[in-house]
Amino acid sequence: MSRRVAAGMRSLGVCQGSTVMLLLPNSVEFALAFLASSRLGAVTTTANPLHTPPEIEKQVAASGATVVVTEPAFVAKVSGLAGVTVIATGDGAEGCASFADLAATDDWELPEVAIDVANDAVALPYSSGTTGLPKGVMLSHRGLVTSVAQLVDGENPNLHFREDDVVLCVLPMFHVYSLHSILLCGMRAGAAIVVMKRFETVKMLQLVERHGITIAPLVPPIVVEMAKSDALDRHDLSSVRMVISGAAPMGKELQDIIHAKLPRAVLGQGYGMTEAGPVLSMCMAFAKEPTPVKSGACGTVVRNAELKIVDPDTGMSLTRNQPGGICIRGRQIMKGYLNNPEATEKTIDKDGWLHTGDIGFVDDDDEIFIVDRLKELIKYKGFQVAPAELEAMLIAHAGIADAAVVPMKDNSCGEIPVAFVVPSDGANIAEDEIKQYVAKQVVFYKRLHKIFFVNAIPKAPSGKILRKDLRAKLAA
Ligand code: 4UV
Repeated sequence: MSRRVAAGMRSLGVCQGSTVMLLLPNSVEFALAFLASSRLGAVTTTANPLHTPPEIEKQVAASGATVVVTEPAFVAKVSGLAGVTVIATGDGAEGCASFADLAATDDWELPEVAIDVANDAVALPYSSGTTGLPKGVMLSHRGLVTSVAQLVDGENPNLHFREDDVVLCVLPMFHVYSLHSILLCGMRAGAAIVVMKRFETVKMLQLVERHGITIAPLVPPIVVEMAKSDALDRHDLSSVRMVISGAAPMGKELQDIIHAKLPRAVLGQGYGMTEAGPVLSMCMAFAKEPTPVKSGACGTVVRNAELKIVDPDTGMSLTRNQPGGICIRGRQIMKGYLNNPEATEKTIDKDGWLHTGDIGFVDDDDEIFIVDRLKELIKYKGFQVAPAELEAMLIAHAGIADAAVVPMKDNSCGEIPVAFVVPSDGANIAEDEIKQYVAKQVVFYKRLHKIFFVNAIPKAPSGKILRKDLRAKLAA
């Protein structure tokens, strides 16, 4: 089917080097369109269909996407974009090419494409990395394939997916965790994938029961919902043999609650970052020949990669059990940020080490523990929120002279974005007004939850916001 869709996309002008945006919720079409685009040597950029039109427009322009694949319900968000061909799934939509027609194309005409696996990008997810605005992360064919192989290939795969496994896909495919570790790893292993469009606890539990789901890759907020739900006891979940948590920290208490509710399942964490290709480490209890792991650890470094912990001030390597900046090196990491060599240089040093901006340590058993985040990034339910994006929006408001956005700890979401705001001279601006002003422009998880009015934003002499001071204020 992906060959047919590729032939159909080719007839719409998609070719090697083109960029295709997938603006889709979880669906079979997502998988087919990704494979089709990759087959043609085109690059796929993924976006959350719930993004607002300005957010989508920015990514279309920055990525150079000429084709957008979306559902009829979201066509209006992209139909006005100049030079963009829209492909609509389902029953199709006026003025759009039909995905169903593409899937019925004869694949005889599919061209042979010579792909430079080390250099040609295949995926272009957006991430703000350690600082600034969201940027296109160029993952090459070789990088992504290496990362998949690091998890599911070899005699003793770290993530032991089997052909008879049934993998739950409730995490959004537009995020690299799901795209890589569910869709690609699942297909590589020949497992079945149950595609769930959006998360709902009871529906998810029903699907587990109905399809005998064996692998459940999740994020901590979903694990929290499961732990709270009494529906858990009303469903037979005995088929589940592996629960993976990633994208945000999962505390020991939560891990223990779920373990008690699903005693037959192995529970552990993976640690990923879009720029790292994406997986840095994976729980060794998921391996074909498992080893014991500790609660709270987020895995052991993937094979054929190097990981080190450095002193954030001096850059010197630290020994075991000493927390510092986590760095990773290997063929799987990103090629760099699209059209942004400065940001690439700040993230990947001249020796090829990618600096994650996470603070952690490696213990005596090679297990990695993340203890803090040096970078600005806020993670709301595992979704990225870039403070710089919200700060730019706030400062553009006439009633606001200066602003800083930082994460505030939250039990169900992990972190929520909150803002410190300096009102302009004489401005009388209310908290709700600011919240509404931002909410109108952004997807739900970037909304501000609290505004703190202050006289000045603490800054270093370089002008850099002292986010640590603001975070400390929130904790106090
Ligand atoms: O760039 P990103 O949104 O990327 C991710 C990817 C997570 C993945 C991917 C594949 C897997 O198999 C998997 O288990 C997880 O989240 O955000 C990167 C940042 O998220 C935080 C950390 O700050 C990263 O730099 N993060 C990711 N995983 C964890 C985490 C974790 N297990 N514990 C704590 N923080």
